[in-house]
Amino acid sequence: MTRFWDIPVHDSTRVRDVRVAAEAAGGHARLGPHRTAVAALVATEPAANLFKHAGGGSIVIDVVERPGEGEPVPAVQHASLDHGPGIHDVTAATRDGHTTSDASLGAGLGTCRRTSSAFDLFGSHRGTVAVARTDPDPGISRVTAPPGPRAGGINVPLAHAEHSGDAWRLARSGPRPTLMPADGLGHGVGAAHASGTAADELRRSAHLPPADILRHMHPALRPTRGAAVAVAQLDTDRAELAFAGVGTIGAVPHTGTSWEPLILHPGIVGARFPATVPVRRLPWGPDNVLVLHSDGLPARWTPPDGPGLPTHDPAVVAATIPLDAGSSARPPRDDTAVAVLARARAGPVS
Ligand SMILES: [Mn+2]
Repeated sequence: MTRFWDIPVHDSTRVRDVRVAAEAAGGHARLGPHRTAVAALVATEPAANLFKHAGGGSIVIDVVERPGEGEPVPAVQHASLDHGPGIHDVTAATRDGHTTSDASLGAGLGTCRRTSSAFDLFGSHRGTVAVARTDPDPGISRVTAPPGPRAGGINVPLAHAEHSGDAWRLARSGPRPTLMPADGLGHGVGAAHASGTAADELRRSAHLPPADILRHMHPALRPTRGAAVAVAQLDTDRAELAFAGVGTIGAVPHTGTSWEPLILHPGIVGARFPATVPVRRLPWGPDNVLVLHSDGLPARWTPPDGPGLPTHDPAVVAATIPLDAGSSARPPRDDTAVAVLARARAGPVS
């Protein structure tokens, strides 16, 4: 069962907690001692920035799968979230040796970019999101990340819990990537077991069309509490997205000029499976973006927006959504997972 660390960072004492969490996550991901040390470094640098420059924020650490063909490779993902003033010149800030009012800011983020497997950040007037992933192979994932659409996500457990009742997963079958969020009923370990079972079953069924994937999951989830599950499958040859879902999951594609929510069928995979599962098909161009989210996100959330945001790492795009939607006046009511299917990146993969 995937372990999570959601660590509020408002003073220097929590940076040590972030390092300890990153080292533990490195153990879960079997990174080995060297890459675990890298994971700890790329987690602590943004953590230090949170209290030095942003007035505090949080670091969310979990183990995700490196995108690519073949057997999934685990990677430690750190997301740094803050509502601070933002880093105005990101390119300069991540260049090694860049100096700001505090010289350690630029040098630190440059180190993160160079040593991690993937590093990206986005700052706006609403705050800053930085995401780093560290996998076991130094330098490998930058060249093996497949071309075409990319997916990523963030999963924030309710009330800093060690487990999330939500899960998201990307599975590939030939030219068809399938992105799935699942929200186990309730929260805590029982919910995590239900959504984690759905994620495991996705790998066994990613060759099937979306409604059949959900039907395949239903018996596997019977021994669990059950989950709301949505499946979005992209056929890159036909430039078409096929979508099906059962239960309460948010699914909002941006096609053309607007964000238009998709309707899911009521029910619970593993408990009350509907007699029919409608499948929605959408033409899918390289500039389209799909946001999938659990109901931990407030009903009225702001679609990702900002100069160039859709071209960023999909995990960064995903993390901006709970950051923008969240405030102390509106604390989340449940675990919050957001997964994003985004356009292909022009230029080198980072
Ligand atoms: Mn839930």
